[in-house]
Amino acid sequence: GKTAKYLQKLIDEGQPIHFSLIDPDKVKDIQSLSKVASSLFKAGTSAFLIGGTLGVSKEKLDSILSVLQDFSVPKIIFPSNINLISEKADAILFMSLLNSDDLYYVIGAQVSASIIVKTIGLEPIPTGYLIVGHGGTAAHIGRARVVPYDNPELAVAYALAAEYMGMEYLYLEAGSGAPDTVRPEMVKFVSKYSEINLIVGGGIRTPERAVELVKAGAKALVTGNVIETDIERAIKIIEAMQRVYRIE
Ligand code: 1GP
Repeated sequence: GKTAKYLQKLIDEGQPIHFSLIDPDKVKDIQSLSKVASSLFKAGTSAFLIGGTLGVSKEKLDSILSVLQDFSVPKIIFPSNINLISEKADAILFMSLLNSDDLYYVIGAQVSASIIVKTIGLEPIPTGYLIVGHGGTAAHIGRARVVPYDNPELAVAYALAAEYMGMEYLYLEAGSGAPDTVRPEMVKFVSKYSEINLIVGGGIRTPERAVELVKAGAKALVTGNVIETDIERAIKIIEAMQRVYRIE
C-alpha cells in the first residue's frame, strides 16, 4: 500500500518518523485544529494519527479527517475499537493488543473490522500493540497485563513473536499522558534482538527524550498530549528528531 511504502521509504533513508496524534475527543473546535495541524505539517510531521480510547464517534472522526485533508501527509487511523473506521483516512494501524487478557482486543475486534476495511479500501498496516509501564486508559480498557518499564526481556519476547507472525510494526505504548515514557533502554534492547519496526508513544514531552528514543532505535514516535498542551514544544520535538537524522 501507498502509506506503508511511504513509511518504509523514511525508514530506509534513516529518517525518524513523527506521528502527530489527534484525539477526536479532545478537539474542541475544528478551527483551532486546522491551525495546529498546519503548524505540525510545516514543522515536518510525517503523518497524522487519529484515535483515542474514550468518547470517539464516527461523526467526530470524519469531521477531523475532513480538516486534515488539506495536508499532504498520510492520515492514519489509530483505532481503539471498531467504531473508529472511516473511508476518509488513508490507512489504519491494524492492531492486535498483544498483552491483553481479553480475546476481543487480541483478535475479536479485528475479525469484526476486517471486511469493512476491505470493502472501503482502507490500507491496513499490520501492527502489534504492546502496553508498557503506566499504561493509562488504554491498559484499563484493553485489559492489558502491562509489561513493566524495567523488563526489556519480556518486551523482546513479544517483539519477536510479533515479527515471526508477520507484523511490520510494534507499537510500544506507555499510555497517553503517562508520567514516564517507555525507557530508551527497553527500546535499545528490543531493537538489538528484533527486526520489527518500533513505534514508541505515551508521555513523550521533551525533545531530549524524543532524541534518546530515536537514538535507541525507535523508527517512529507518537506525540499526543504535548500537541494539545504546548504546540511550540511539539514542534521542537519534531525539529530535534530531524536534527538526529541530519547529523547521522
Ligand atoms: C497515546 O502513545 C500515544 O496512545 C501518545 O501519548 O498523549 O502521552 O503523547 P501522549
